[in-house]
Amino acid sequence: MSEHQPIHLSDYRPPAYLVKHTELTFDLDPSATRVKARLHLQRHPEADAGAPLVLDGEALELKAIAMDGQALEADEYAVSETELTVFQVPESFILDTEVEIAPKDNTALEGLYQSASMYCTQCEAEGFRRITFYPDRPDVMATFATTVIGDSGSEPVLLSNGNPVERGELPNGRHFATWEDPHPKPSYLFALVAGDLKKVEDHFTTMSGRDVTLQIWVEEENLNKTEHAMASLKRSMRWDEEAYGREYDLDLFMIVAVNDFNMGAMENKGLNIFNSAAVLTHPQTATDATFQRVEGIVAHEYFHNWSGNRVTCRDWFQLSLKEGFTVFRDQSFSAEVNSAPVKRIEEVSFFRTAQFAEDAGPTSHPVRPDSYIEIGNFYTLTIYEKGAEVVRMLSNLLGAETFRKGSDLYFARFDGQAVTIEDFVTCMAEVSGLDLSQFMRWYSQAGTPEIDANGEYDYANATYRLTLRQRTPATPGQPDKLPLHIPVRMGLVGTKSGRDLNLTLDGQDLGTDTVIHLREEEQEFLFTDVAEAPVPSLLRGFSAPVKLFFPYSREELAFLLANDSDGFNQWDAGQRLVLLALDDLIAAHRNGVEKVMDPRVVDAFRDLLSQDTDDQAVLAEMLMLPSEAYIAEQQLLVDVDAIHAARDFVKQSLAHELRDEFLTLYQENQSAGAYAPTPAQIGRRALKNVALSYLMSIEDPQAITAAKQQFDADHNMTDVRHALTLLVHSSRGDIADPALKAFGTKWAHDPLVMDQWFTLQVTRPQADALDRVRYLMQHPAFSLKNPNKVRALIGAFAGQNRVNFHRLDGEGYRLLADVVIELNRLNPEIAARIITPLTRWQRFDEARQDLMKAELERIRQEKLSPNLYEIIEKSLA
Ligand code: B3K
Ligand code: ZN
Repeated sequence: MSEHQPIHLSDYRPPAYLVKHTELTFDLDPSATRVKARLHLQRHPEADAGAPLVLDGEALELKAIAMDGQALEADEYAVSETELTVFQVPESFILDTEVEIAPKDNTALEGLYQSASMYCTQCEAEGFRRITFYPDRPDVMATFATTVIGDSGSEPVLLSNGNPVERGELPNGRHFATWEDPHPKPSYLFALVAGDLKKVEDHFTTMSGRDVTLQIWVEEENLNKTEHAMASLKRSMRWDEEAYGREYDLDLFMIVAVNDFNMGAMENKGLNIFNSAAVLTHPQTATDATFQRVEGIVAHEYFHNWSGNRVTCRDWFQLSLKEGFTVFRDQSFSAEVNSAPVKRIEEVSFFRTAQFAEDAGPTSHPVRPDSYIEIGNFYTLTIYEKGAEVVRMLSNLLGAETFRKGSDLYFARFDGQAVTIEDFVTCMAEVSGLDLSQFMRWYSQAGTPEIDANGEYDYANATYRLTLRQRTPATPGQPDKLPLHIPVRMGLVGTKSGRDLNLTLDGQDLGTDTVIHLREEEQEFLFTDVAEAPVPSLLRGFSAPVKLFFPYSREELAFLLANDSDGFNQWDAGQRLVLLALDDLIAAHRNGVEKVMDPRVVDAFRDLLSQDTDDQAVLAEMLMLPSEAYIAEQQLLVDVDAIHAARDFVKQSLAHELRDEFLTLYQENQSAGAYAPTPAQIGRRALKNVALSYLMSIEDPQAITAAKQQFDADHNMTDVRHALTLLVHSSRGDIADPALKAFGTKWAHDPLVMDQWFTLQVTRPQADALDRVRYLMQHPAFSLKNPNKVRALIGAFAGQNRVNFHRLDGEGYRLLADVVIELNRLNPEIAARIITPLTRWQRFDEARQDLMKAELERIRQEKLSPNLYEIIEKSLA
């Protein structure tokens, strides 16, 4: 039997002992930090009187232990690799422990670790057990008082959750600060930061008139990169009051930026810790996409204060309770403060590429998994993004107003508690009177449901018969699936009028846009009084996270692209049209016959380019071709080379045919004046840069000059990075190489810009990309210990440079496996993430399958962390 055993949801039991209050004292030292913990413990009312106290603890050196002031004898307790057991305890008591830990050796970045010279923590999901012995589970909620002792010189700033209550000097150049958090919280929300940090400060007045101090703590050189995050924070705080009635509940809210961080950010109570990449922005160093990402993540972490912190998860199987809901909340916020249709297009196009792939792969799991070996592996697109889509469906089913009633009820009823997904859905059912029992299957069934739709117009009777058939493919451990409750938003677009027709179903007038409910395996919908032959517009706004198939002709798709009143479906029709053309070209490439461009695609694009639009960002999205990854998602057997060639061919054909239009677009969408991350400016830049991409695909001389000028103008990072990427991805090394060098020298001091410099080089399609990866891994700015660097270089290569990663000599796979093996020792969480592309071997031809599996087998020979063990075993099962 393996040492790594799964944990099952069905085995959940309440904790035997609760912690009422936790007092912590940290005496910081890189290799010997002392942590004293005083836990005020109480037996759970339902627990056995004789139950021993079992606390979690990993990599801790126990120095002292006492109960109610009395040191314990060696035979009164036991310490294992993962637990501390005290055999006999009273109903209510105080336990004191003291442990030693070594933050500087903590390369896993879980628990207390050092990032450069500063100390910081990451406790979700199970990092707190690397700090002290504790019931490290979310259903144990305690108030905390934390004293941090550090060096006055190197750690002038000492932070923890809640309110600062005391600080003072100590002998030997040491000082201390004490913090109290009055809100009971699980250990995963604990945070500590210490270092030489500087702050920017602002204020927010809450809806009840309380003043909240807002602080962003950064290294001194980053003080000029905090403005956007601060503005985003204030917008988020206001939005949560207005949209959800949620007010902030402490007098102080802090954000800290750290360079070494496994994820984007962490919602610790009152002290959010952020990956510097997810908080720092400046027009010269961050792109529009980063500005928007920062806004979204700041909002996400802030929103967790209610959806996650005040009401938390009973156990980690319920992770999507806080994550899915909070992603839905941050998506709604971003849609409101930016261009809503563009946000939806971006969300869905990412979702259909990455979450669909996850759900079709070996690690496919439900939004609420039944079991896991390592919870760290479950911070996935399914838990987050599919979880958000499920909440979105609920919100659409109930309507905005009733959904708000449901969320009010949820927050009121469960404030200060650790609850389950049922608790959430029950509130929604109660306020709406809806029966959501079938809907609950969304939480327990993995896999992407597929809908086969067919339609038939009957001229004589003026009826339209829509047939929907659903199935969910088998996923690991779930061979049989039940029908889901799927809301399908739709309209019928008249082919003569180009307008949405009125919808009458069972004698009921439903207007021109409605939601039909698919609950059976197969269901028929007969629309009456349909005045003209329609083209159906189905799954508007991506109303459910499913794949919808309808046998559209290319003419019908071009028609929807031009006429659909739903912006999302308009965009989707364009994508479908291009995908059909790509299918032909992929086949042509495989069969070695000449590729011919479908004129209908050219015409559709010409129409798009000739229209006057006031939403440049939407037009930019419409003009973007599906990514290679999304095209691959559509294929049973992925042929990376054919996909790459076919997509290039479409791009180049469009560039040749519509050269003048693209050139005009490029010229007309220049923005003079100062950079601002406003939706309008972002839209113009996106449109201009899409046009430049097309023109650069044929290396049009005017485009090359324009790209070079755009780079030299050095106006903002969005434009500079885009121009440099296009040059580096072209054959014009004579221009690209000096530009790349100049950029690398100019920004050598800025790790976040260097990340971009790495990424744009290793995503180059040319055959030397892999050599560049190996070369850049030796670059002084690269380090395997820094997750951002690993993602920027290795992650970008394996995830975005498909032709080179999947080289037939297997060198791409070997490189990734080498990195994974090293990371298995350094940072198991990152190792288990970065390996993803290798786990998708089933989709490729036999030669590649063998090569990929061989690398997985090679990794399997190592002494694996639970993280990698779980992923590898599932992948090779
Ligand atoms: N809740 C954190 C997740 C961190 C988990 C890392 N193992 C980030 C977020 O979703 O806001
Ligand atoms: Zn979250």
